[in-house]
Amino acid sequence: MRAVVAIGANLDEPKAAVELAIELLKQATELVAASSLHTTKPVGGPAQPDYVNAVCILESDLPAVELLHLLQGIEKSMGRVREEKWGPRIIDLDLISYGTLLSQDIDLTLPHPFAHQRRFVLEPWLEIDPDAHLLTHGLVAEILVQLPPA
Ligand code: A4P
Ligand code: MG
Repeated sequence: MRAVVAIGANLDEPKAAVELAIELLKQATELVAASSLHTTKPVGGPAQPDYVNAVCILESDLPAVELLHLLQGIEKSMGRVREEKWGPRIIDLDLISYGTLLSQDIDLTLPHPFAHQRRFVLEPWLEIDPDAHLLTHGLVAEILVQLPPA
């Protein structure tokens, strides 16, 4: 199934961190596409440095929970410790969608509950898939038109 993964970082060397996360995803999964790196203003949380964001599309046969664990393993291997909600982080990998799975589980909500509000997810995703759509909210290109400017 096709998975959409959003990557973000805003501590230490965020560009290098996002590039390394993409490389680790490539080694662990079948990477279909990776967006360019986008520098973005922080959304939510405390005052914090700008982010570097990217989105990857990959193919996987793993059960969703195992794919999430794989993403969390990459975070851990890169030195992420659990921090403040929406606070600064060395690396964050979120599963935005996985095939046509719908889930309301707090440990794995699919599609990701905030994806439709976030330019830093939708813009890199649209860059690598002009037909991108969110199961819950429709075409990404149309969602972006409705969002307030960054
Ligand atoms: N979880 C549930 N659903 C999912 C999912 N679809 N993908 C659970 C990933 N995780 C999911 O995540 C907290 C819990 O969410 C996990 O236990 C997991 O089982 P976390 O990564 O440990 O905690 P967090 O990062 O503080 O929360 P979260 O929700 O991932 O933070 P966000 O929402 O990603 O916000 N501004 C810019 N410009 N760019 C950014 O990348 N990122 C954040 C972080 C804030 N502002 C930002 C950016
Ligand atoms: Mg996360």
